[in-house]
This record gives sequence, C-alpha cells and structure tokens, in this order.
Amino acid sequence: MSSALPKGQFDIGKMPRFGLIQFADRFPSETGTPRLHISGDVENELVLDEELTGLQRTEIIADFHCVTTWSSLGLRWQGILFKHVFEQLIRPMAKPNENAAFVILKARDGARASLPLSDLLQDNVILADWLNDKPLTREHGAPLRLVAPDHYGYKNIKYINRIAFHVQNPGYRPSGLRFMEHPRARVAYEERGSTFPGWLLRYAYKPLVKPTIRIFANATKFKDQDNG
Ligand SMILES: Nc1nc2c(c(=O)[nH]1)N[C@H]1C(S)=C(S)[C@@H](COP(=O)(O)O)O[C@H]1N2
Ligand SMILES: [Mo]
Repeated sequence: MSSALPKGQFDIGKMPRFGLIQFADRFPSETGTPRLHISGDVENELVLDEELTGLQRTEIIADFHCVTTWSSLGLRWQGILFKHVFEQLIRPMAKPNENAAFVILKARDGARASLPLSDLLQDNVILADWLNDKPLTREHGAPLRLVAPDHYGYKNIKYINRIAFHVQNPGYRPSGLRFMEHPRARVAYEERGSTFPGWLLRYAYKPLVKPTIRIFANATKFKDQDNG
C-alpha cells in the first residue's frame, strides 16, 4: 500500500524509464510471450511459457523506490505472484535443491539482480505484465518484469527471462559496480548498497537522476541484447 516516503526519497510524479546508463539503448525486440528459463541447482532445467498463463492473476498497488532517490507512488501492477510461480510450477517441475536460497534474475537486455528466495516469496512480489490498467510497455519491461516494492528499483528486473536457483552464490556478477549492490536492498532499511551507508549514497546518487532520465528518454539505438 502507499504510505509516507521512506528515508531519502522524493516523489518524482510519473514513472520515468530508468537504469544504469549501459542499458539505456537496449530495448529487447521480443516482447510477446513471457518465457522464463529456469536453471541452477535444479533437477530439471526447463522453460516456462504457457504454464504461466494458467496461474491466478493478482493485483498490487505499491510505491516504487529507485536507489538514486526518486519514488513513483501508488502504481497499480497486475500479474502473477512470484510465490505461485515458485510453488505451483518451479518447485514441482524443476525441483530445485531444497537449500537453493540464492536466486539470480536475468533480463533480455543483459541486466541482472539477485535476491534471497525468502524475499521473493513475500505476498507483494509479482511478475507483472500490466501497469496502471494497461499492458506493460517496452519501456517498462514488457513482456514481464519483477515487481518487489520492498526492494530498491534495481532488484525489479524488467524483460525478465531467466531465473536461477543456487545453494551458494556461484560467483554472480551484479550489473553495476560492487559497491552499488546490496544482497537484499530493502528500502525500509535504506540498504542502497554495500561498502557505503545509505545516507551517503543518497547524496552521491541524487545528481544522477535528471541526466539519467534524459539519457533514457532520448535513447534511440534499438540494440537487442538478448542473452538467450
Ligand atoms: N532489465 C532491466 N531491468 C531494470 C533496469 C534495467 O536497466 N534493465 N533498471 C532498474 C532500475 S535501476 C530501476 S529504478 C527500474 C526502473 O524501471 P522503469 O524503467 O520501468 O521505470 O528498473 C530496474 N530494472
Ligand atoms: Mo534505479
């Protein structure tokens, strides 16, 4: 639900297209059918596509918080709960190792994020294909994106197409620099990154908001960085 702004955040109004600069001009061309490749410490590596359409649909209304300090309030997302995908499809079909609690999420534009499985199984984490009563646009991650509102924007992977479950971190490399990555990145605890405290990163990141929005809005090179 919408609530007061968390520490260090400001209300930017609309939802700007955003991310690390290297992703600004990457618009995956394949935005039709959601397809998720499931791998890692699993008995069966597999691809989920039609199975996803059989799951119960859910709606959440939530605020979205980018680590660089902008927030977009009261967004209405529709899609399927990550928990349902895991319990009804991934667990019975892929049979991940019981101790596989380290999850890597990958996207068609090459972006990556990781989260503990327990964070992904919360009741407000969805794989969304609709935003504010319209099908998700290519700008915002069509055909499918993760929405984990308790976690900073960089964990909310757009164009998601691969999910890997691991018992131990297999040497995962985050999209950004090491200090930008926090294993959980919870907004409530201002876990903006590792190495430096959240309040310090606030000041470092804030000047990047306007130029980054401009670069993302003006991106014209439609590079397709499909990682399979
Ligand atoms: N695949 C992918 N997912 C991504 C990003 C990206 O560049 N590529 N940027 C992240 C960041 S930093 C933020 S704040 C949000 C922005 O989402 P939006 O572009 O839909 O506003 O997406 C996140 N997920
Ligand atoms: Mo972000």
